Amino acid sequence: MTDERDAFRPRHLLVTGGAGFIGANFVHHVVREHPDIHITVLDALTYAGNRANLTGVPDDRITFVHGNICNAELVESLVSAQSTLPPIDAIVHFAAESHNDNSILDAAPFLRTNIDGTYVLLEAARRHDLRFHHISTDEVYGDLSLDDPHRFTETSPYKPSSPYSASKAASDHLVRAWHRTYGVRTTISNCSNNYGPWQHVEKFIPRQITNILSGIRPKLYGQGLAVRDWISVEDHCSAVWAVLTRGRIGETYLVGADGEYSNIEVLRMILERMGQPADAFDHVNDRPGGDKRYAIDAGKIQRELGWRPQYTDFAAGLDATIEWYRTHRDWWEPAKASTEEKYRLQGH
Ligand code: NAD
Ligand code: TDX
Repeated sequence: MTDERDAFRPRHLLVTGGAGFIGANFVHHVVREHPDIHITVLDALTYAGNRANLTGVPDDRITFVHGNICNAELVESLVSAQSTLPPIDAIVHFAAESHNDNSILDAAPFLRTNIDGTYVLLEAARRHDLRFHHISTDEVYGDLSLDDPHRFTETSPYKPSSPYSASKAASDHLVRAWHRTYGVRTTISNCSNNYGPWQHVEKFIPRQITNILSGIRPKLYGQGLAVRDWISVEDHCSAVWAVLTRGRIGETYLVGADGEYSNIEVLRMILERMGQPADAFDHVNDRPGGDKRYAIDAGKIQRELGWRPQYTDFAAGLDATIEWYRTHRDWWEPAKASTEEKYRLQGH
C-alpha cells in the first residue's frame, strides 16, 4: 500500500467542471477536509453548471473562473499565473458533457469538450509539469449482460456504446498517451453511477424525485431491467482524493461501492419512500443502444490505497437525496420544465 509519507501534497488545484454535480461536491469535500489548499475552479457554466453549487465555500479558498477548457490561452494564463497564491500544481479534470441522452441528440459538444478540452488541459500539464488526474466513467468498458458473473476491472477492454462514452474513452486514451509519450504525471479513475446533492434533474434519480415533487409521473426506460452500480458522490470524492494524492502515476483505478440495483428496483424504492403507489410511473422509450449493466470490481483501489466507501447504505442515501431535493426546490425548479420538454421530444 502507498505510504502516507510518499503522498503528493497539492497546494493549489485547478478543478475543471467544479460547478457541476461531482466537481462541486469535490470542491466542498476538499475545502472541508484539507484546509491548506486553494482551488481554482474553471467552469463554462453550461446548462449543467451552476455557480450556486459552490455557495458556502469561503472566498479565500476558491477562485472561480467562468471559461471554457477548450480555450488554450485561458488555461495557459491560469497555470502560469504569478500571484500571492502558490502556483497551480495539479489539474483535477471533471469538466465534461456528461449525459448519454444528450449525446444521442447531438454528439458535437461531447467531442469538443470531452476530447479537445482534455487535450488542451494535458498540453498545459505537459508544459508546466503538473500532476493530472482525469475523472472518467465505467461506461468506457461498455456493458455486461444481466447474468454475467464478472465485473469490470482495470484490464477490461474498452468497448464504449454511446457518443458520450466513446468521447470519454477517447479522453482516457489521450491521458494514457500523454503519460507514456511525454511522461505527464497522470492518473485516471473510472467510477460507476453517482447520486447525491446538486445532481442535474436530467439524471435518473433526481428526475424521478423531482417528477414526484412536481406532480409528474416518474418515467422508466423500457422495462427498467438495466442495472447500475450506485455510489454516493461523497465516496467518489474521497476516492478521487486518494488517487490524486497516493495513486501510482500512469495507473487507472476503478471506483465503485457494490451498489448494483435495476432501474425498476431504484424507482420502486423512491416511490415507496415518497408515499406513492408502486405502479405510479410510466414506461417510456428505451435509450437507443442503452447499456444493460455496469458493475465495478474496486479491489485495486482498496488494496493499493486503502480506500473504502463510507456511505454504502443505499436506502439511507436515497432518503437523504430525496430530502435534499425536497428542501432545494429553488435550485432545481428553474431547470425542470425545459428538461422535461427535451425528454418529451425524445419520447422519454
Ligand atoms: P455535470 O454535467 O453535472 O457537470 C459538468 C460540469 O462541467 C458543469 O459544471 C459544466 O458547466 C462544466 N463544463 C462542461 N463543458 C465545459 C467546458 N467546455 N469547459 C468548462 N467547463 C465545462 O457532470 P458530472 O455528473 O458532475 O460529471 C463530472 C465528471 O464525472 C464527468 O467527467 C463525467 O464523465 C464523470 N462521471 C460522472 C458520473 C456520474 O454518475 N455522474 C460517473 C462517473 C464519471
Ligand atoms: O428518466 C429516466 N428513466 C430511466 O429509466 C432516465 C433519465 C434514465 N433512465 C435509465 C437509463 C439508464 O439505464 O436509468 C439509467 C441511468 O440513467 P442516467 O442517469 O442517464 O445515467 P447513465 O446513462 O447510467 O450515466 C451516468 O453514469 C455514468 C452518468 O450520467 C454518466 O455521466 C456517467 O458516466
